[in-house]
Amino acid sequence: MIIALAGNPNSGKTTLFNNLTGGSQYVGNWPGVTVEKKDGKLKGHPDVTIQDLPGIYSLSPYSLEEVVARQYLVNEKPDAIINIIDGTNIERNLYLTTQLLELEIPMILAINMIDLVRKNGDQINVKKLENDLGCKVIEMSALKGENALEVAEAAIQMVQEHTGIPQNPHVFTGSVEHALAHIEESIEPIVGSKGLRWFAVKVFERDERAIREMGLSKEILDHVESHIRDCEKELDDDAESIITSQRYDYIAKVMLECVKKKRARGELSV
Ligand code: BGO
Repeated sequence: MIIALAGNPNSGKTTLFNNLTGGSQYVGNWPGVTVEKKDGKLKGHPDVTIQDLPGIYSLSPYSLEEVVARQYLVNEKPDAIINIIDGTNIERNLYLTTQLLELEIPMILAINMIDLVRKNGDQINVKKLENDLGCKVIEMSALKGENALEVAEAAIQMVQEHTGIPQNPHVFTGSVEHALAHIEESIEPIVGSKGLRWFAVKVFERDERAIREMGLSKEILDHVESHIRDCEKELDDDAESIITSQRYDYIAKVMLECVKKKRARGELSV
């Protein structure tokens, strides 16, 4: 069984990886690129490999690290993903989360640095967050070892019980959903139903690399292009910016519902 660790730089990914794998680590490079690849066996579970992914903010096609991570997730399909996020910086970290959820791979959102969250007096409504995102959420401190193994064990349980596939959260508004539904219908016979939302968003964004790899015909692309253009016209923006800004709007709404900050960012304690 392979469990992939995905998260932003500085989210505590290395700390969690070391905590889960102890001494059993293999370090190399991802094929063809000088990006470090690390994996190791989960302590006490010789049949479970923890695959570390490069620290990334997004699954866009613009950096080597992001391309390596998304190629792995889309093509190799790990059995489960642990998405580690910095609990003191949830808003920024959830941007990657909204993309990972679209892959429809069993996933756990591990809210790290919970020791600091508590120290700051902030509160996270875990149940509400689970409901909003449609995926399991566990609070954790990789540094203190709190709940680290439990996160991995919850991922194993999901794989064994064939559960934990994220239920697509409502990230996009009506006209984008409308275009995505048309795209999904057109591309499903080619890409299949698993991770269909991920592929549809990539087509909507006109992500050339992803479209090339899907091997979509010109007929299909011409057909979906009209829906993308309609949407761009209605929202008066380009497709890629529409997706980005709707992800941020969605995250802002989730933050309002699920996270209570004791102090506003930048405000000093006395
Ligand atoms: C330094 N709680 C707290 N309080 N800190 C944590 C936790 C946690 O649960 N998890 C990780 N950290 P990485 P990426 C550091 O290195 O694992 C800390 O990039 C320092 N270093 O200890 O490296 C962790 O792999 C000097 O902090 O993240 C590390 O994802 C002063 O978060 C940092 C203070 O963790 C990033 C911290 C010389």
